[in-house]
Amino acid sequence: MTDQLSNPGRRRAMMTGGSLVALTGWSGLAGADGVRVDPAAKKTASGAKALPDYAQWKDADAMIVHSANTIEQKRSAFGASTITPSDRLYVRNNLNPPDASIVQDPDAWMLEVQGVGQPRSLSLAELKTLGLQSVTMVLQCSGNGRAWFPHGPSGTQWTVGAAGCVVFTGVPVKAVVQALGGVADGMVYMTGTGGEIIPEGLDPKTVMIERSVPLEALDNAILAWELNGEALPLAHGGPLRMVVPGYMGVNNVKYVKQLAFTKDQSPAKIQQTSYRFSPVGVKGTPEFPSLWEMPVNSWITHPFEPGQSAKAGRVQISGVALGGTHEVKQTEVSVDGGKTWLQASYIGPDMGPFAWRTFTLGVDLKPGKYQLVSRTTNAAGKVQPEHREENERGYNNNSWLDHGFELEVV
Ligand SMILES: Nc1nc2c(c(=O)[nH]1)N[C@H]1C(S)=C(S)[C@@H](COP(=O)(O)O)O[C@H]1N2
Ligand SMILES: [Mo]
Repeated sequence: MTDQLSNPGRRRAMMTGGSLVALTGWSGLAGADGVRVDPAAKKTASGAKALPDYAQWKDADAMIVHSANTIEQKRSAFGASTITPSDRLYVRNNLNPPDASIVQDPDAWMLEVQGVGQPRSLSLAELKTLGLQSVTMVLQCSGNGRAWFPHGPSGTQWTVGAAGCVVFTGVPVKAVVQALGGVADGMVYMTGTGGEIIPEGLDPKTVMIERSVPLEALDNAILAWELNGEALPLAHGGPLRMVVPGYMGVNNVKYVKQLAFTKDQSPAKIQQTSYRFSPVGVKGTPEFPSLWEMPVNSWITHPFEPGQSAKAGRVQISGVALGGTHEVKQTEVSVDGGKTWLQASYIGPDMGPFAWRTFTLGVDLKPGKYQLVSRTTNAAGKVQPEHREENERGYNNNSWLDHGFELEVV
């Protein structure tokens, strides 16, 4: 298959010649969206890597295993409901995850809290007594969409599947801070430390997962032990995770063992030089912006199958739209590569500013080739740009053009 997603360099050439043959309003053909699925596309690609042990429970058919620590959801596996099932949620580990024994007795997990009036350690059992809150939020790796950067940045070549919208439940960080006498004077960052075992002989700073976010993130942050209504699995940071709604994935520290309010950002490499937005050819340093807040983005997920064909007639084009730190306001869809746009409708419940919304647009398509793209605007007026902002590590790709694809209607 000549899939521009697996071969992004080709896509510019393919983004031409798509003509809008017919567009009409709603015609009431509910349920019949005419999508043809190529049976060959259902077979697992030969040479596909197996899921690692700690993620065996994932839906293998829905995932692309890049490596044991980088597992992406297939674009065709996004459903139309808001919540991403846990067994389809992407996985990204910068270090091997800790031993599964840490999730056997979650209540015994200890969290050290520093930079508050009365610093001390609390068990997860005690944290559970301090408050309870749920947040529906997009979890997305900053490298999602990296595959389209033409300079070939190092790192996993994610397309759209390093993202999901999930429900995290736990205690508001604010409640914990309040119970411990408030944030100590002069603290500027909230810093979480992951519970990975640092391989011997390495300088911990070069590998440890420790991330700092601005103190204002405290307002929405949660220490979570539940994902989509179930105990937080090891793959997603169980037994306890620091979640920072609206912020890029890396800031959501898994197996969090220390939460500290600090004057400075963490000295860890993952804070100082990785996850920095630097120009192409320039290494990340603390002068460049940190990957904190998530930008507005969207992509079409249906009809998307390898080979991308649909049957002529009415087609429901659907996808996901996220507003970053604000709710989404509108999503437009184009079937002619962005020459003309139509407003899509949001479907399903509005689950708050940090969740994504699924959208749909019904169109009547005659046989031909179409260039499908979507463009979202959030409540703060931020619009997805046509072109990605080039940067060394291929972060934050929210280009509507990059996220488009060709659909053949037969
Ligand atoms: N402790 C710890 N937390 C972590 C990471 C990690 O490697 N270790 N990876 C981060 C990155 S880069 C991302 S994108 C998300 C991935 O979350 P997920 O694996 O639950 O999808 O977790 C973040 N939190
Ligand atoms: Mo990430």
